[in-house]
Parts: sequence; structure tokens; C-alpha cells
Amino acid sequence: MKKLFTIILLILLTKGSVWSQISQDERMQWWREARFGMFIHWGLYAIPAGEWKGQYDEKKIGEWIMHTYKIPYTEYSSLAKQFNPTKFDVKAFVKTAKDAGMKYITITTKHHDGFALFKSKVNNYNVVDATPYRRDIIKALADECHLQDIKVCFYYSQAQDWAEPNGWGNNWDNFPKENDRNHQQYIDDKVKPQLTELLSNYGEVGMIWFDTPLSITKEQADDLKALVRKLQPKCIISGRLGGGVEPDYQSTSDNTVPPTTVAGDWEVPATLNNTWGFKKYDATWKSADGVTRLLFDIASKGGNYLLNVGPTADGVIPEASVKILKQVGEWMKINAEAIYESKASPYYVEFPWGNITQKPGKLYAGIFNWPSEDFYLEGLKTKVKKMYLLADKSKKPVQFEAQYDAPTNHHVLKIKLPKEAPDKVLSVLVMEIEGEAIVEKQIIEDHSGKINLFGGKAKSTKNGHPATIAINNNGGGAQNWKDAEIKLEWEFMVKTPGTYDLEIVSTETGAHEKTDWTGGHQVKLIYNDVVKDITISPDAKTFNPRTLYWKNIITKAGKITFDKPGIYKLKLEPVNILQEGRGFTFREINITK
Ligand code: H79
Repeated sequence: MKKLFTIILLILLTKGSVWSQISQDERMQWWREARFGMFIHWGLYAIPAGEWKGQYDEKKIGEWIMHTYKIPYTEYSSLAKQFNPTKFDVKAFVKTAKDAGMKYITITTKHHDGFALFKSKVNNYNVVDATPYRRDIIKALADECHLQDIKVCFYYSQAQDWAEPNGWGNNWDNFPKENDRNHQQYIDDKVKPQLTELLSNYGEVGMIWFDTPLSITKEQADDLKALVRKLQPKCIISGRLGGGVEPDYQSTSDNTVPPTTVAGDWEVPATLNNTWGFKKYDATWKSADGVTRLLFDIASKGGNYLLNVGPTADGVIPEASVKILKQVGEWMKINAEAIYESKASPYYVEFPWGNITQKPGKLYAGIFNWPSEDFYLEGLKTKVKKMYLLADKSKKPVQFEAQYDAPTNHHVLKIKLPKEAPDKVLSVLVMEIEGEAIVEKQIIEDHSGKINLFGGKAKSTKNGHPATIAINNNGGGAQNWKDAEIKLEWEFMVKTPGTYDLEIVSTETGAHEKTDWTGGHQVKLIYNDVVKDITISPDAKTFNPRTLYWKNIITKAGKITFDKPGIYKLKLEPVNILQEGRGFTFREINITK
């Protein structure tokens, strides 16, 4: 009896001390399954909405207006007296997110301007104490999210705070010079107490989304992480904590989608137009089609998509945003199975036609470029049992033929898709497979006579030793290549002899307000005894559906002849890389018939 009692007591004790128990997998589980979340940027900046005393700037982001026009704190903070979002309908907010298929909402509780959307006892520059509205917006949203079973997450600008003389970033007010500031005091007096409020007064918080850590130290970042862990052990810490301290997942640069699958947990924070905080004249809305394709593509690469809306000062999510999200939601109604709980594609690189997500026993090919003839999927070693379209409720089998060529050890699936895409935006082809999806490693000429030499698949060396060129995620994944000592080499299989066209693809990069591309690099292409000297020049530009902002730049590099079938090698060696911008933003070489 006594023994039983002890055992029960032990079980209760372990259950109670969840904080010491929770594993990283447990912490991340809901987030990994979610794949799609809503970002909300809302604050005083919604009042000027991109215009200050008649000044406009198409390129600047709305929530940065205080910084853009060097507005003194005393002047900017008086906007609070006007902040009265009487049209705010929290149910409508949550419904917009849920109808789009989003599983979490991350809202700015305090952005760089320092104004808090929640009641704070430690700082009265907040929605309850400083505005006529007087209601705690974060409380309203958190309560509604809990009610409607969607995760609520808090963005908190931990370093930049333009209201604080000891915060980071405000260099236009009569504040101490950045080096003379007591950042620690700002962290102790505002950041930690406010994070404590956020993690104590609003129930379960899915995540704290930190941003722009600037010169925050390792000790300070460690301290913030420990605070979050102590107060809510299950709460996730987003990518931009800073100080070199390990967050729970990585954030890509804003609006930036990598070209390949990326291991680990990561998220793309992205806008719907060119701003986060509402700007009344920004009508650069992305298309719902583009957003849907990105959602699929990001999931295919193993990431989450955190997509932003910027409510107005009245408290309304702009109609254009609602409309886009509605359409995405319509698509999700039919296709969400391919998104939620999915894992990254077994293929490393995206396809021109779309991409692939997977779940145990299933591959989901998301096709946005519907083929006019047969559809080919090459290089899948795993046996496919059955195919059907997700949009087809009857699951009528899609006919396919599995081909295998023993001499080249190459697998090809030749698939008979209907003439018309069931969904013009993106149709999902489900493939039921036998066991784990395994893909060939080799690079081989495909059925259309194309050979793709992707940068990330090259053997890269420096002075004969393995070397890596940093993946620059911007612009759809060019290599941020500045070191001319680094050389790339590919080995690939040619099936049909003949003369092929060669093109070198690099990409534009940047932030959405500024597109960067540096040309003029000189490189050598070496194959057998043939050496071609090439200057990287913009011979053509093509749209990249994965970036929406940045184009692929094509450099024509002449022709190459293969006399007989077999394995060939091609080398790409820089002669001179210009060091401006991001250097040589190389992506791939295409060899086409
Ligand atoms: O919250 C959103 C942005 O406000 C924030 N991150 C996302 C999620 C962010 N903080 N910094 N940045 C983004 C980079 C900002 C760069 C710019 Fe500027 C601000 C470009 C134009 C205004 C500073 C001022 C740099 C150039 C001019």
C-alpha cells in the first residue's frame, strides 16, 4: 500500500514539473504541424499610415515611420491620444486567420516604436493607459484565440525601442549616443518586466517572436531566453533572439524563400504588400495565386509561412488582405491535407512546375505549371502504388507508367494527367508510395534533354580542399559567392549526344525596397579540354515564383557538345568576382537541347 502511494506521488510530482520534462520535439510539435500562421503588425503607426506631414515614401515600411521621418518621441507618442480602433472586431480577426487555414497568430505586442498594445504596469506608454480606447488589445486577442483554439503568439521588439533613451535605435531624439546608453537598464526596466507580464497575464503563449537584436549580448539574450523558459516552458522562442544564443527555430530574412529544402525548423516572415504596418497608399498586393504557391513551396522545403496583415487605425484588416486570405482559404479547404503535418520534399531542389510535400506513405506533388503533355517525375526510387488528384473526391486513379533504365540506373514516372488542371492555381497530385521516399543522387539528363547543375549540388573546393559558399537565401537562393578561390564542379550523365545550349543563372537579391544584382564577374567554364571565358551579364531576366520580388538573371554561355552518352564533368571557376553587394549570386547552370 505504502509502495503504491509512493509511486502515485512520484507520478504526480513528475507531471507537475513539466518545465524540466518538455523536450524540444514536444515544444515544437504544434508549430511543425501548423505550417501556416498570421502575422499582425498593429500599433500607432497605423494612424499616419505611411504619410507624415505630407511626406510619402513608396519604399519605406509603415511601422518604421517614426524612424523614417525622425519624428521626436514627444510628437510621435501623442498619436496615442488619437488611437481609438472602435471598429476592432476580434472575432473577425480570428475568423480571417482561421478561414485562411492559419493555425497561429503572431501579433506585435510592442514594435520598435516602443508602444505596447497591452496593459503594462511598468510602462504607461500602452494602449490602456495612453489611448482613448483604453482596452487591452492583446487580452482580447489572446482570449479569443484560446476560445477558438488557435495559438496566440507575441512579437516583442527586445532591442529597438525608440521611446527609450536607453533602448536601441532612436538616434534622432536628444538621447545619449548609442555607445553611452545603458542598454542593460532598458532591458531590466522594460523588456523583462513586460515579457513577464505577457507570459503571466494572457494564458498560454505559443511563442515570443523577437526581432532585430542588434548588439544585444549573449548574456542578455541568455537571460531573456531563461525568462521565457521559466515562465512558460512550452513557449517557443523565434529566430531573432540574438547574442548568438540558440533560438527554437530559424527565421529567414523577411520575405525570403530558400530554393532548396532546409533541415531543421524555420519560418518565412512575409508581407502581403510591401509593408508590415498599414500604409494607406500601398496597393502592391501580392496575388492570392502567388501566395498559395508560396505556401505550398515553403511547406515543401520544410518551413512555415508567417503571413502578415496590417490593420488600420480603425481596427480593420484591409479588405484587399482579407480577399487574398479568403482565396487561399478556399484552396486550403481542398488541399490542406498536403500542408498540415507535412514534411519537406525528398528532393533537394524545387521544380519548375512546383514542389512536393510528404507524409508517411504519401507524396503530394503541388503543380502550378500544368504540363501540356505527359508529366514526368524523375529520380524517385520508391515504388508508387497509386496516384490521384486531391481535388477529385472520387480519387479516380491517375494512370502512370514506372520506367527503369538499368544502364543509367534511372527511374522515371510518366504520368497521364488530365488536360485541364483541376485547380488553375495549384493542383495536388497524391502518390501513394511503398515505404520511405528515396531519391536518386545522380545528376542526369531528363526526358526533355535538360541537365540542371544546381549550385548546391556541386562539389566545391578551395585550393583542393572542400569549401562551402554561403547559401544566400535571398533572391531565390543564389550563392553569396565572393571568394574567387572557390571552384565548383559537377559530374552528370548525358544520355543523348549532341550540341547543347549553356546558360548560367544568377539571381537578384535584396530587401523589397531595393533590388541588388552585381554583374561583370569573370568566370571560366571548363569541360574536357574546352575552356570558355564568360562575363556574367544580364542577357535575360525571368520571373521567379518563389521570390515574387527578385528575378533570375540569365547569362548565355554559348554551346557545349557531347560526342557520346556517358558521364561528364563541368567546372565553374571564377577569374574575378566583383565584391559589390552580395558578389556573384550564382544559382545554377542549365544545359538544354
Ligand atoms: O517587423 C517587421 C519589420 O519592421 C522588422 N521585421 C519585420 C518582421 C524589421 N526591422 N528591421 N527591418 C525589418 C529591416 C528594416 C529596414 C528598413 Fe530602413 C527600414 C528599410 C527601410 C526602413 C533602416 C532605415 C534601413 C534602411 C532605412
